[in-house]
Amino acid sequence: MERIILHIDMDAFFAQIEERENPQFKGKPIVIGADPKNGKGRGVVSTANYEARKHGIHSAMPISWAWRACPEAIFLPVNMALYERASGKIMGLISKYSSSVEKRSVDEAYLDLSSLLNRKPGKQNLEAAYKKAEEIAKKIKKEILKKEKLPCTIGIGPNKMIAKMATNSVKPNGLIAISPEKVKEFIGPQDTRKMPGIGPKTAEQLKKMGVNTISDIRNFSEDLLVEKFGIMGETILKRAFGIDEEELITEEEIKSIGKEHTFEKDTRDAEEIFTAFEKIIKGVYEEVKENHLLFRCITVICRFSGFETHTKAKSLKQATADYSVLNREAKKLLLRFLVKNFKKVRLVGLRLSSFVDKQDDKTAGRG
Ligand code: TTP
Ligand code: MG
Repeated sequence: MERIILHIDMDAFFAQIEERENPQFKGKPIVIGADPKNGKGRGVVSTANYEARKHGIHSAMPISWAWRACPEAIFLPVNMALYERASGKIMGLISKYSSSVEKRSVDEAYLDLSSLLNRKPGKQNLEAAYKKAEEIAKKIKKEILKKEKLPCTIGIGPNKMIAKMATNSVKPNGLIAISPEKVKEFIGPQDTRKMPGIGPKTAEQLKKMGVNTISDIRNFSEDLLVEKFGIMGETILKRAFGIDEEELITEEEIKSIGKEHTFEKDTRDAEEIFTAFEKIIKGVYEEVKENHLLFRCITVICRFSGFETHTKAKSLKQATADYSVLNREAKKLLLRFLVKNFKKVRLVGLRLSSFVDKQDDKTAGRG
């Protein structure tokens, strides 16, 4: 099945955010990472902007080396909370462009745009779909620049590998689409190290076999590559021809979080009922916190003797992550059951829904 995959990766992500927050640094080399302590610092570079990269500075390099390469650079510590906030906003923004999104890392994602291919096969249809994909990419770049003031690079291709290699080929601030008929000539002349999945060790082994470029790999049989590299040999050969069937790994959206408790014996003991219920409230709240969610809808479930089950729900005016609001409103709902119905209780439960991701919510003042 033909697919169209868009890969997006923010340019010098941590450094660009710092530049945005501190306009006085604009145009200067910026290095994010450990404290260089005048060249005596330990730890590594997280990233450097493209100005600093001109001095040979890059991610994972010892910070002391970076300091020696460019002592006049601006060295800043990692402010992860700030970068995660920007990441959340960007992911929220790009998610509008496809129903299938893989968040690959803090600054990288894949979008499945295969729906642009309508069912008619053929060259013309494919060309039109790639044109549309490029238009979407332009829109995404423009929107991120306008709303987040950050540059990014986008690559489009028939699978994840090609899309990612496309991005890497036009960094920074680039955009490129590699349609299926261009795939082989696009990857062929590139160094084997540029293929996702080939690390320095594999590249070294390949070199010893006389393989320098991706097209060189195509001269070998699958049997020989499997003998040398195990199961990875098969993948390497497929990839050398531009074939990659890896699916996007998407996150299920959480629609509701709930817990319930069944009493060993049906009960009317208020203390027993509320003790169990409080435990449920705490458990549900923990999950909400772990997933960084704000909830709007609180539903309480009560089952009386004889399996008669009732639910009551309350929709809050504003999404919140406030424990005291949850505790108060949930107990109020449960109490309403108990004052109306005098049967014994078999089960109590609580469910939260109508979630908003904390990072997307601009109205959320607290939590
Ligand atoms: P990358 O996307 O690999 O790098 P980048 O965005 O800084 O630069 P570009 O994509 O333009 O080449 O990683 C994203 C962020 O992850 C990066 O800004 C900092 C962090 N990071 C580390 O902390 N350590 C690392 O070794 C790498 C590679 C990245
Ligand atoms: Mg990046």
